[in-house]
Amino acid sequence: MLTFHYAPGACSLASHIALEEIEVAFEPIRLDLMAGDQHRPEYRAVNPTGKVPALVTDRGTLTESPAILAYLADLSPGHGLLPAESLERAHCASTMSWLASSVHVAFARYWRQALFTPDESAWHGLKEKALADIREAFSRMDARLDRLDWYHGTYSVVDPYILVMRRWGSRIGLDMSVYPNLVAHGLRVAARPAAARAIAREGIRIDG
Ligand SMILES: N[C@@H](CCC(=O)N[C@@H](CS)C(=O)NCC(=O)O)C(=O)O
Repeated sequence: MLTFHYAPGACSLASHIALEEIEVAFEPIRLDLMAGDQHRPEYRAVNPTGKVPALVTDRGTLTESPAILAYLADLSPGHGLLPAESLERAHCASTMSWLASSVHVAFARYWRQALFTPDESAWHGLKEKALADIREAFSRMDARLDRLDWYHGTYSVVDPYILVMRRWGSRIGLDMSVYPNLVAHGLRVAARPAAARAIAREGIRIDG
């Protein structure tokens, strides 16, 4: 039995949707990040970094969204959540790395400048640059989705990960009408029964 630690609306939503997609039994454990659940000793014992997602398996605990997403896709190859062909699969890994290391981190720079520098005089500049980087990333995603329904041609674990970022765009008040393909993509992901179950469990809206 898998145990899945998540927080509503966090990056863990992508793994949450993937768990529902593969129709595997799992116990969802909800953390309230605002209340500081991630810092409690019980959770630090699960993930010493104090971040979600964390997936506890009978062979140890897996953290980091790209790794969890790839693992879940492999757990049920029949669901086709990652391509079997190695170059196509590497393209998916490339996008997931970009989402984790660049796009997610741009949102962190937008929301939490103190994580990056104690120098408060630098915070405004950091936030402005983060916003520019998020806009650039959204333009790139929107352009790609102009010709594709799913980010890598067929539905994969990359798609719910894109949805997480798109949702955060609404959270920070970006004018999402500038990115119509990204918005339409988010609606397609959210309309899938598996995604709808995860979104309902988290009690969130996809447009903010
Ligand atoms: N690189 C990690 C990032 C995980 C992460 O930053 N999670 C955030 C939520 S989106 C979190 O748990 N934040 C809690 C905190 O920083 O206190 C991943 O991709 O899974």
